[in-house]
Amino acid sequence: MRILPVVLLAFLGGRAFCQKQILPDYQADPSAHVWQGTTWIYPSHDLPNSQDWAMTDWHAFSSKDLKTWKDEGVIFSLDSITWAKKWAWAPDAAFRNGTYYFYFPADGMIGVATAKTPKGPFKDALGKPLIGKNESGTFVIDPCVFQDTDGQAYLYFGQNNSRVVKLKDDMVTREGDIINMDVANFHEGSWMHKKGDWYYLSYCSREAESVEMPEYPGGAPKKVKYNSRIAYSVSKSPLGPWQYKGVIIDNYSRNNHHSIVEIKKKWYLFYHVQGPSFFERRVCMEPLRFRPDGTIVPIDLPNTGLRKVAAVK
Ligand code: FUB
Repeated sequence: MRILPVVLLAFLGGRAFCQKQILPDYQADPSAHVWQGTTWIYPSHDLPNSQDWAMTDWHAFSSKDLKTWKDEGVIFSLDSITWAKKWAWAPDAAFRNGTYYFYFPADGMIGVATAKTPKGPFKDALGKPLIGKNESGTFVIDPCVFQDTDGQAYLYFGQNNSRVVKLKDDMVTREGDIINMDVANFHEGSWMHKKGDWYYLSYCSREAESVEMPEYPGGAPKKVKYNSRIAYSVSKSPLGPWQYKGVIIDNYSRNNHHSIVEIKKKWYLFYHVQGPSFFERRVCMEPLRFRPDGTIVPIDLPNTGLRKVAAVK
């Protein structure tokens, strides 16, 4: 009987919530893709007990049913590159012309590695960054690669300033200038998907509102200047102009990152929540629904469960 109000609320409100951890501790920044009927997640690999964003390698996870996930092991690591020694952060992956591409940030630069299978082994394709420091007016992190229906590939990235650059057919060479995009409330964690003829740029937002939340997960609530949630903007072009559409989900964490993917004709949101500490995050997924006008039905998460995390030391 206790479950009834929850089901009723979800039905009446048209909203879903489950906050179920799907990957083993600790993974974050999940970039999901579907290749040959299998869903792959490329997350950041958080270090247990870490007191910093000091990650050093990446795993991949695969699933055929979205219920059981196989850890495919380390697919790439900082040991495999010569040009950066720290910050193995939020990656993305792509498939084109029989090759898998792994786009990764390292030390505030973005590189690309290639493999013949989705689980690697990946090898640094360039021996140098694809996007270096100080050439784009933004912090060079959080790559997201989107291939449009006309075949053109785009690499989105950045923190606080949103950037995009086209990729050539080889997927490891830039084409043209890095483009600045004007995106409302943009913080980081770009993700691009297309539905119908609309382009959806979703991202971790920085909404200039004073909110009551723990400064650190598990900490006492206090007023903070920015709330970090996943929000989105839409356009009829992958390069904008962007029209802000609002928040998709609040994960009640000071840190956020997600991806949106269609799997067997249903849409899903993959995201993480912080905890048990600031630098230990866990990956979850939720079904995602669109209204007839193309806008996204926001997801209500309860501020409970996984969110109960210990304060950072
Ligand atoms: O995982 C490290 C960083 O935290 C990512 O690059 C950001 O998107 C944020 O999730």
